[in-house]
Amino acid sequence: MASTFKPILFLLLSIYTFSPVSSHQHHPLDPLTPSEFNLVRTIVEKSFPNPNPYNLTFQYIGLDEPDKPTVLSWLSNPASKPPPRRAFVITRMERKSHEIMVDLSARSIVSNKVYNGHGYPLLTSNEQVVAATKLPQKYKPFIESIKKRRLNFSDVVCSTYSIGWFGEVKSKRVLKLLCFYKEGTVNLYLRPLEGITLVVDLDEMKIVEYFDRFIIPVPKAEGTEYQASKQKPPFGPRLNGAAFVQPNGSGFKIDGHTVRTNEELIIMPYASGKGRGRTQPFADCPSNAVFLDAYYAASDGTPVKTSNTFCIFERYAGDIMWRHTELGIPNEIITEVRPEVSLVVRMVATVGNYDYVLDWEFKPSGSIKFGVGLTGVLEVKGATYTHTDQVKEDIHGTLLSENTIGVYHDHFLTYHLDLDVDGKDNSFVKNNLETIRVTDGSSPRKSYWTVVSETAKTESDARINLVSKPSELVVVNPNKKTKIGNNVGYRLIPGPVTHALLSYDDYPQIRGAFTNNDVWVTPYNKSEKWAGGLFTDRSRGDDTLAVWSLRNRKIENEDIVMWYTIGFHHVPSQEDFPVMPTLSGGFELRPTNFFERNAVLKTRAISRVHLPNCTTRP
Ligand SMILES: *[C@@H]1O[C@H](CO)[C@@H](O)[C@H](O)[C@H]1NC(C)=O
Ligand SMILES: *[C@@H]1O[C@H](CO)[C@@H](O)[C@H](O)[C@H]1NC(C)=O
Ligand SMILES: *[C@@H]1O[C@H](CO)[C@@H](O)[C@H](O)[C@H]1NC(C)=O
Ligand SMILES: *[C@@H]1O[C@H](CO)[C@@H](O)[C@H](O)[C@H]1NC(C)=O
Ligand SMILES: *[C@@H]1O[C@H](CO)[C@@H](O)[C@H](O)[C@H]1NC(C)=O
Ligand SMILES: [Cu+2]
Repeated sequence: MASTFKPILFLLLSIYTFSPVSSHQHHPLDPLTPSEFNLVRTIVEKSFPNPNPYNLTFQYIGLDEPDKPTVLSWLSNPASKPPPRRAFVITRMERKSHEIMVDLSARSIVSNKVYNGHGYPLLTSNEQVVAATKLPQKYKPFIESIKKRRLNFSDVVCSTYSIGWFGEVKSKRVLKLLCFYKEGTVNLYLRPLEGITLVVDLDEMKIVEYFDRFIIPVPKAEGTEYQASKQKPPFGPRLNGAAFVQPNGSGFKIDGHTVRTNEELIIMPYASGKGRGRTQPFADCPSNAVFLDAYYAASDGTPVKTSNTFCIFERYAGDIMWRHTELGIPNEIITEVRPEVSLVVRMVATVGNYDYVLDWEFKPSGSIKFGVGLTGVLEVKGATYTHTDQVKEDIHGTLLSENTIGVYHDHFLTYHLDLDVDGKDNSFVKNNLETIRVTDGSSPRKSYWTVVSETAKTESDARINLVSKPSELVVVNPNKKTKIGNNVGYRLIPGPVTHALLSYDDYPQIRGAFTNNDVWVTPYNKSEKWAGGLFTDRSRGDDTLAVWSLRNRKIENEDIVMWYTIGFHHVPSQEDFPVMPTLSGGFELRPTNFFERNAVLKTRAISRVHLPNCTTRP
């Protein structure tokens, strides 16, 4: 392994892979610590008059990642002074969004500018859950509507939904409330109070619009429970206990925010991502997993700990890393097999009714697999229908149960893959697989196929629509070659292809135009980080990947970023009710002429583990 190992640097979403750094040193990409969050809050609050009359709220506080060249130069000499720690802050006050840069070392504000563009910052859980969803409780017209439906007010709960943008010239910072009935179930999303919509102005924190358009039955509670304690017999299927046992301990170590494997192949400081969630030990992750906490800022700027946000574990699922049986040698049979054990970093993000299981799987072969699992509860709308025979119109969904339509919808997850393949300057190569006709009679064959390589010069050459033609997409380092002369590279192995189905001029698609292609490549730019822009709430699509890419910048032999979108068109089915079994997607980045040979050739087989209570069938 050591002879084929090359230092490799990947900056992937929030997971980073690096060449070795000294263990005791703070890594420049370490997330903000609780005391740093507090320091940010103090510095920002102090910069405004006291007592603060503005009702300042913190919509976001996070590390302002140092520029990549700064991180790289520190990595080449980790004993040197680390770059200054900075925080990026978005606040709301007096109906304005501020972007503030705080220098934590100097304890000062570097810049503070009012954001004048379209869209609004991340919503805080305080303004959604604590404030907005409580407003209907005292809103007379809403109380009347519940009475009119003969429902028990104490069983009504409301939930927040962003409102989008449909071409309005002026927009306000508002969100929509939809309400549900939790009588007899905890699966509130399956009991919508159809016909009622409330609009809340977040700056005034009051209801500004109210609609009660029609009354239809609330879908019944029966059959919607998913809690184990509420299920009635017969139960099943039974899951026998299962575990991956490592009698000699695990193969990786966590040191601060750095994970080291005993192969020294993967070393990665991790930082907490956006999104909220926590994992449940022994259910979300196997029993050999290690759990890690994370912090985010509450709306008053104080750090909030989320326990068990990530888990890290080695996975042995009985799969084969490589094998061969040789039958061609007379009087001899050779079989060599190596089992696959990989390192998985997992996070579960709960976004309203859905849960997303996000996996980063690092294989000893050098491959990195990105997985996403969708589960949770469907978004449904109430209806009068109790059988499909009654349906004579397009209901934009599937009748899942009486009075319940699971609506057609999409999920898109865009990955920002800041690949540095053995150095920062890389190129994006399309190895197109092309059919060649044999016309000169040189062979009895009529055709064959071959690879025609094409290096993308500018961004427009790298907008990839995967169905168009078969090609292998490789990020190479044009300045580094293997001993025998191939450019070192990593290849993208896409998952199932899913294109956006809305027309390009439709408002949601304008805002989500980063899904117009499956793959994009842009030059590295620190401020182009989120494919949908920074101020996404009510955005107008003027700060998306699709717009940045229009500049058609040079991407050959540059520091480049590849963007890949995993998409799902979800046509709900009855099995998704009342809680849906995980639907999975993903993609892989696989070394391609990166190593001199199979990097796991010399892996030793794992030995069989005997447990006193284990029995195997004869
Ligand atoms: C600040 O909040 C208080 C209490 O919620 C409210 O009475 C006051 O009007 C708010 N001030 C501004 C400037 O929004
Ligand atoms: C309404 O809910 C409360 C609290 O669960 C309960 O005590 C009451 O009996 C319910 N009333 C009706 C009419 O269901
Ligand atoms: C554990 O380590 C010992 C000593 O290196 C070795 O003999 C043994 O085979 C290992 N056990 C397993 C299950 O790998
Ligand atoms: C980086 O991206 C931002 C946003 O697209 C743009 O305004 C800025 O000019 C870019 N910087 C460079 C050096 O290209
Ligand atoms: C293992 O077997 C022993 C002896 O039969 C028994 O006492 C013990 O409870 C078993 N342990 C487990 C975890 O099943
Ligand atoms: Cu879905």
